[in-house]
Amino acid sequence: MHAEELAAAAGAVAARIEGAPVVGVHADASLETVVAVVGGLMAGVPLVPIAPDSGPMEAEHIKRDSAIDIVLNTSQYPVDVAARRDFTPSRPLEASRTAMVLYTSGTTGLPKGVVLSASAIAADLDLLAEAWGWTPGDVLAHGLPLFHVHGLVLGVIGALRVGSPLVHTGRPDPDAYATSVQQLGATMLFGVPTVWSRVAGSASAAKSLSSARLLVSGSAGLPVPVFDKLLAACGQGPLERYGMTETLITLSGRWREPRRPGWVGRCLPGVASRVVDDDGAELPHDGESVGELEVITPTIMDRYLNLPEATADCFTEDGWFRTGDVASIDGDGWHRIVGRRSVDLIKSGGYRIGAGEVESALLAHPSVKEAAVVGEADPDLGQVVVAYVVADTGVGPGELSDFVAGLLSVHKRPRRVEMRDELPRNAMGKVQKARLGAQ
Ligand code: MLC
Ligand code: AMP
Repeated sequence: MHAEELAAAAGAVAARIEGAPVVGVHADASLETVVAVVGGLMAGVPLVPIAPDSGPMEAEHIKRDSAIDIVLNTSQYPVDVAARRDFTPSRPLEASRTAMVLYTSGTTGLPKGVVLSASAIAADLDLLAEAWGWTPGDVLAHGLPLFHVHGLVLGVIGALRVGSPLVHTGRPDPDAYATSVQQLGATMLFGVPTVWSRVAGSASAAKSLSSARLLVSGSAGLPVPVFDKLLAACGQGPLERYGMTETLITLSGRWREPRRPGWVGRCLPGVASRVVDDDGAELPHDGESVGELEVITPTIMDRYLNLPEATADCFTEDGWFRTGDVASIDGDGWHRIVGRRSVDLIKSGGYRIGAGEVESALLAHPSVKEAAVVGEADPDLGQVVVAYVVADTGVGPGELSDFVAGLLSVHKRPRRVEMRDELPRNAMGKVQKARLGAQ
């Protein structure tokens, strides 16, 4: 679809929803999703993308929490990509307006809505375009989901802001990435580390990417062996960048500068970072000292929706955002992410998954008495969701995994469920997660 056609199709959506306080979008990997999102941005209506496979527990929470009446791209509110309408907003749009509310998992409870302004998104995209030398001459390709920062904000709105054509491959498969370069002229490709690992595992797909200008990796740490394997197979390793739903992308390598595998990059212009110890004291930039990474950035969220206390908790008194990631910074300002402060936030295939949310879903099963969920290292997904469960006899791992997949997004399901007679607990009765795997 050409830009003018997209603007006109989105104009029809914008005319329909203008004035609505908020709209949801059933964000499957389709042109309809793109048209709905652009329509929302044109009308200045906050958008709430909803994962297409989110089960009732998750979807109902999102709709209730963000007070959505309308979900576009559903049978009730279909999006017609063939519609055409000129649209000018009846009032000028303010840069500080809410553009999106993106739901992301915390350590406990249901996902939190991250309120992002149009100005934060625009600022981030402009900084990234500069860092990556991203121009209208590029053709971007990826196959990432359209309900998170990576695939939607960077991968769709980014392409539109820069003016570069976008090829969405449906799913992020190695062969589809190869085709996007070889047949559709993609010059720039986005992927999470699992995608780059799978590409590196296919010699022919990897070789096909050698003519691309830039491969970009993010959403989780890129293992150095994956970088090395791609470098050997196609002559370049991915440029890495780091961010969060709450902060958008804050650290990145620069396209003209040498890559440093294992390091996620330097601050984007206007971003400040520091690592602090448990008492909040700043640690030296020696590349060795590790502490919690904190940032101040023009790309920061406005707040968590309906959660003033959680919002306040993630900022220090002097205004730094606590990322929850453990990192070190070297003398040149490069950052290395070494882990997370909480074991209860899992990154699997680049998806952020809260242990508490999966535990609650398991406990909703009538046979489950106790459940503890952890992320365990995995060569393909980085971490996999593993559940340790105490349950009545007769219920098995497969049924419990499917049960979670039915209540939450499918990617949150435990890939392994271990049945136990009891869970290790401390004197306070709290499950000792570190001892689970050892039993
Ligand atoms: C399997 N399936 C089931 C199922 N088991 N369906 C129902 N019930 C079950 N029990 C189906 C799924 O629906 C899906 O179908 C297929 O099996 C595979 O599902 P999967 O588990 O998702 O596949 P997998 O190979 O594990 O996925 C790997 C992946 C994925 C890399 C493709 O993890 C992914 O897309 N990751 C991207 C995450 C991302 O974009 N994160 C960005 C966050 S923003 P079908 O039909 O769909 O194939 C962020 C900020 C930043 O972090 O820094 O970027
Ligand atoms: P999300 O809210 O899904 O955007 O997840 C944000 C989290 O992803 C961060 O707090 C990090 O833990 C992780 N993350 C994102 N990019 C990187 C990266 N390049 N290296 C390591 N971790 C990353």
